Amino acid sequence: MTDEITQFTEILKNSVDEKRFRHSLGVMNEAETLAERHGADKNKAKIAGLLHDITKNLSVPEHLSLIRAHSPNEDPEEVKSPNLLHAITAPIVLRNKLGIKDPEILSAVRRHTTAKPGLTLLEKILFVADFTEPNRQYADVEYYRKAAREDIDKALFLGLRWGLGNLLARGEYIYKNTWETYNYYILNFHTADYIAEFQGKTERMIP
Ligand code: DGI
Ligand code: FE
Ligand code: FE
Repeated sequence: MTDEITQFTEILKNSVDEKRFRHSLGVMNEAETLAERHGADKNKAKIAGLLHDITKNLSVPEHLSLIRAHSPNEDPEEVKSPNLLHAITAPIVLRNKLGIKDPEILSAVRRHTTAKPGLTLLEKILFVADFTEPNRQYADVEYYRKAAREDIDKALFLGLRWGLGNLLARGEYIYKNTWETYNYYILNFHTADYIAEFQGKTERMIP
C-alpha cells in the first residue's frame, strides 16, 4: 500500500463503524480490479473506493451543517433524503479535511449513490464496485460481479434497476438523478439485451 492509502485507511477507520470499514476496503479492492480491467486510473479508483462512504455514520444535523457551511447551493430535492446526504458530504470532507483536490475522485464520490446521465469511467467503476464488492451478499450478486468485469454499462444498468426496484418496493422517494440515469440507459444502451441475458442466466442459476 502507498503511504497515502495507509494514511487514509487510518482516518477512515476512525470515522466509520466496523462494518462500513470492511465494506470500504472491499470497494477499494473491487474498484482497483475494475480500473485495471477497463483501463481507468487504479490509484484514483482505490482512493475513491476507500473513502466514498467516509461520512456515512454522521447524523442528519451533522450532514446539514457541513452542507450549509461548504456547499449551500445543493439541490433541495436531493437534500430531502437522508440516504443521499453522505454522497454530498463525503466530497466536502475529502476536499476540506483530507486535502484531496482531484476532481475525478471527488466527482466519483459525489455520484456514487444516485449516479447521473453520462458518467465518466471512474464514476461508473465506483458506482458498480459499491454493490459488487466481496462483502455484499444478495441474490444474483455473482452475476453482477461477472457482468462488471465484462461490460461496466451492463452491470451499472442492471444494478441501478435492481436498486430502483428495491426503492419502489419500499415506497421511497426517488431523486431525479436516479430516474434520469435509468432513462438515459434505456434510451442509449441495449438494455433489453442486458435484461434478456440476465433473466436467461438467473433462471438457469435457480435449482
Ligand atoms: O452507502 P451504501 O449503502 O454503500 O450505498 P449507496 O450510497 O449506493 O446507497 C445508500 C442508499 O441510498 C441505498 O439504500 C439506496 C439509496 N438510494 C439510492 N438512490 C436513491 C436512494 N434513496 C432514495 N430515497 N432515493 C434515491 O433516488
Ligand atoms: Fe454510499
Ligand atoms: Fe458504499
